[in-house]
Amino acid sequence: PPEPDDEVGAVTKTRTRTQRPPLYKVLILNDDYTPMEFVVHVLERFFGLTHAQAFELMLTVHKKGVAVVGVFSFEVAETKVGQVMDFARRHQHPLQCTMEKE
Ligand code: TYC
Repeated sequence: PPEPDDEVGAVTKTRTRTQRPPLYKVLILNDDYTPMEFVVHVLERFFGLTHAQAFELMLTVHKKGVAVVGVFSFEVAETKVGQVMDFARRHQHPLQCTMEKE
């Protein structure tokens, strides 16, 4: 588009970088009370992990305190956190799931 200083008829190109949506890590936190099998079930049910993947990730959280379960758009991350928190509360387990910008 012509800018104030452009000569009449001058052509200006504006390079615009493609905007990618920000991504959010979904994290699962260890606690002393949630049964291991429940965490494995949550990881299979809401994150599409196989039983073996879910078991391995659960053990990582159990040993290290926290792990990234997946990386998603804001809306998908928010939905997954809500689903996990609801499911844990309904079963009266203190399991915590949070999200943070990558
Ligand atoms: N630490 C729990 C136990 O010993 C198991 C557990 C694993 C809980 C992962 C939460 O995100 C978690 N029963």
